[in-house]
Amino acid sequence: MAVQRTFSILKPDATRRNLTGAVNAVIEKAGLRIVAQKRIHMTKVQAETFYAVHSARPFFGELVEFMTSGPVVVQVLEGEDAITKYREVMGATNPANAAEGTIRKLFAESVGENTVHGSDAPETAAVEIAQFFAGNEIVG
Ligand code: RTP
Ligand code: MG
Repeated sequence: MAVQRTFSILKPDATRRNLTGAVNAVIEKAGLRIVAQKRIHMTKVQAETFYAVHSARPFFGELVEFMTSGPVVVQVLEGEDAITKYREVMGATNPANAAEGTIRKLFAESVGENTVHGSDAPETAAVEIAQFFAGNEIVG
């Protein structure tokens, strides 16, 4: 399996509870390398663009509200099979269904406020990384 990059967000519930270091420790322990990282406060337009695929879903308004409710940390993670590996490390969307040791099992409080985002495919990873990082901000 080739070395891949995936896009990650430590969501506002993680920054609010001062958990970014704790989450990063799980990421690094899993063998993923943080090759870009910055703390930002997403605008409404940024959040709506990022989650456009969910725009028709009943939770869309709540999701945009949450993602703009405080700072987030956007990241690029690199490693073998990084996209699938990070989805495994994150755990299920609903923390009630997340496996032991996963980030969402360890830290998430609800299906809405679930601590992390990770890209779900190579195509979405490329688009998401490009939305938040210039090429020279990623240092592998
Ligand atoms: P993400 O995109 O954030 O990595 O999460 P995911 O793939 O595991 O889940 P997805 O289905 O893409 O949903 C995106 C985010 O929307 C919020 N959500 N709320 N209230 C609800 O029923 C509900 N369902 C989803 C979550 O924040 C989820 O991560
Ligand atoms: Mg998703």
